[in-house]
Amino acid sequence: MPHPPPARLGVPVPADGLTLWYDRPATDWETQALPIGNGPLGAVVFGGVATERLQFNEKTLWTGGPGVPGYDHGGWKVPRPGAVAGVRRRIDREGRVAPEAVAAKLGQPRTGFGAYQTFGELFLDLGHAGAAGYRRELSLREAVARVGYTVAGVRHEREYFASNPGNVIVGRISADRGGEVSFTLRHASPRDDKTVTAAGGRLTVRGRLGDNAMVFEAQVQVVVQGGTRTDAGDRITVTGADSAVLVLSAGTDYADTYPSYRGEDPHARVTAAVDAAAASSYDQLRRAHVADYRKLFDRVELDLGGRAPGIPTDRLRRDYTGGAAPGDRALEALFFAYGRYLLISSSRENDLLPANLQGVWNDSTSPPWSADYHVNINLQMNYWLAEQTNLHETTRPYDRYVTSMVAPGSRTAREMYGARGWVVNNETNPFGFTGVHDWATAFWFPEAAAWVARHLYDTYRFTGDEAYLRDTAYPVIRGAAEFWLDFLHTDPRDGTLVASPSYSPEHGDFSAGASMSQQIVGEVLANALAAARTLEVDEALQEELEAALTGLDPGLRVGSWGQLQEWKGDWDSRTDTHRHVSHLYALHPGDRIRPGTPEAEAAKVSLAARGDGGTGWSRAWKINFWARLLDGDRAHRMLAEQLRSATLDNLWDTHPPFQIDGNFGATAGIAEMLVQSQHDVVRVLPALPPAWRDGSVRGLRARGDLTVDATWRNGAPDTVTVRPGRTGPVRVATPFAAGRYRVHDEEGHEVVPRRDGDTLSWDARAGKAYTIENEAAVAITAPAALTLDP
Ligand code: FUC
Repeated sequence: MPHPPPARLGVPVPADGLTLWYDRPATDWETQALPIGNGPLGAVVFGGVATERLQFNEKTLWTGGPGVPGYDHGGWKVPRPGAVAGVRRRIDREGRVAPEAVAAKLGQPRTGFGAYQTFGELFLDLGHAGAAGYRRELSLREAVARVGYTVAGVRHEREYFASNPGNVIVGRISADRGGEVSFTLRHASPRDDKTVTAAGGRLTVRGRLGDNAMVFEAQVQVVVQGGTRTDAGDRITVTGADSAVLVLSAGTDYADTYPSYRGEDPHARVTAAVDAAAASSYDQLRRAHVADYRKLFDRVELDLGGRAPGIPTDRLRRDYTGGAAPGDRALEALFFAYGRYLLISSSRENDLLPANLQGVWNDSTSPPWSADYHVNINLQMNYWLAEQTNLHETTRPYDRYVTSMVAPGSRTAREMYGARGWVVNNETNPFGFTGVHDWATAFWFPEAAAWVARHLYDTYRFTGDEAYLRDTAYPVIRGAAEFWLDFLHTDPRDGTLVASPSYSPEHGDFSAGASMSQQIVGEVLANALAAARTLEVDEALQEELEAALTGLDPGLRVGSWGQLQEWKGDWDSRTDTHRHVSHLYALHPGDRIRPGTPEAEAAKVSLAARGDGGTGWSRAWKINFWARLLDGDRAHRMLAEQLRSATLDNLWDTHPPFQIDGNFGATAGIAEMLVQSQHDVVRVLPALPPAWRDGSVRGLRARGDLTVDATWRNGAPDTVTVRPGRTGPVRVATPFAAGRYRVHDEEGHEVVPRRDGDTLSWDARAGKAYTIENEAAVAITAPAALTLDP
């Protein structure tokens, strides 16, 4: 493995706006260490001087599930005939019932749910001391982490990346003088169910989890140039080398198949991955990684008009005001890019599991909320940005995971709810946990199946791919809708169809027909119907869906103080600041509430009452809400809240503690401020805040298979470019459509669109690029530019 000469790393260089960098090593995993990942594998880099520390993960390493005595997907261990009907009757009688009373009837202690596990840490004992010129950085342009410093006149440099091609994590340790690379590599983990051996420069970590007997294995190959390499029991020592390369891969015998969730032993796979990478040059590995990553990352570029000041990222964040401080725009643009980086790094085509509450990064054996898949908002939020910010490929493990829930979820639907279709409740794991536990305010949420299914329909709306609709999305959506066809209840108050028992996540009493339940159910029935009609299938089901939609309570009510009601009863408190704003589902991620309607005005009243606080993900959601309400200033204020109060030095979102949904939700929120398409019109720069005076965005996606670029100047849209992936009509709404504009294709041929208010429409051809220019803006700003620059 020939190595290139070390690059000039670690030497302070002007920030390029897409680099997180720091002038000292990380000492804290959660707030400081820098994440790299390729989907299945993740690691965080500390950049230590005496000892380097790399904590790593493989996404399927989970305790719990089959193998744990008593694990049964969360379904009731003993049938409870009449239990749901009993709770329903009580709700019909009393209107609202305390969650504890419902949990006592319908909940049960959780058995064998498990938790996502750390794979352990690699330590490189370097023995360096007295480092000068220290720099630690993460380049979002290349998805490469670097560490550099000088000790006794020798520049030491390290570089790490997680490559999706080949499924490896790669590190290079080098120095600017020959023979200066010496270290001892060892593995440590809190697990006592493993062995660590070293042979031929390869460290192998292998074991079986204690509770479910899951087999896990990791291998790290050390390749040296010059010097000596020695295997020493459970560690490997490198002495006097010119440079060294580490190649790590890891796996388990997890499979995403119900009911056993076990597949092949990981040994052969891990060995092959490490062998193949070790046989390639560092340069080849790096090139393959960067090309693969950039294929996704480079599709979108956001410029908010700010230049990154030459200060480390922790200071950039601390100095951030949300106003006009020198680094404010740069941090916002960096944070947007980071959300996309984190999704690419924790969710890829070849992943078995989607990004969890911490993406793929976890240093614990008992992480917060098991680092699981909460489906009363969190998993869904992780994927809000995926299509919008042009990362379609990252949705594959989400689809795969949701599809894998259908088998266990059908059993739960049948046995617990007496219903067709499939269901999942408040949270789930990689082993088909679709039933319930007994945490009173967060155990019952059968609407989750419909909510997770919405994303598949939305993917179809973005791509227009009918084969995907037929083969992947519709089977999931149909089952989620069938569940509700059977489980809806006739409300004795008014004869409408309602969800009951119904619980607005994680808040208030149980009742019938809470707003979020009705909005989600209405949506899944409508999506199933639309899909069945498009695919020309299931005529009898179409009739059932139509009938249910006709009888369904819509879950949209304006209450006594002008608020959008969270429940069917007018019970909302003006002083309630709960983090879940569930009754606004129809505004976002749903699309039933349109700006300018009485419901939208009521949503504003509710949002204002809820306030600008909340957990990281709650603030992120509020960016999206205000963007959908076309209030760019308020959306930006929420973004500022997020950056000031819910973002750590490594720019991870904090709930607290670290939870990645807020990163993803905020990136989606920024995209919503720039392009919206939920109503089949591409609305460009719908919520541009005054703080973003000049800027541009390239490559966002809109429903209808469209890619959108925009530029703006002096707070006004300037140009909009739309690139259709399919031939057909295109509708674009932009404020300047009401004034003077010109539309032309990429060859300069004029297009004459139809105009309806601020909306232009024309018949577009696949593969072309149509640009709308604001002629008024050109006229206004050109003389100003001339006087500024004589
Ligand atoms: C939901 C939220 C909590 C937390 C958890 C993982 O239940 O209400 O705030 O984010 O998921």
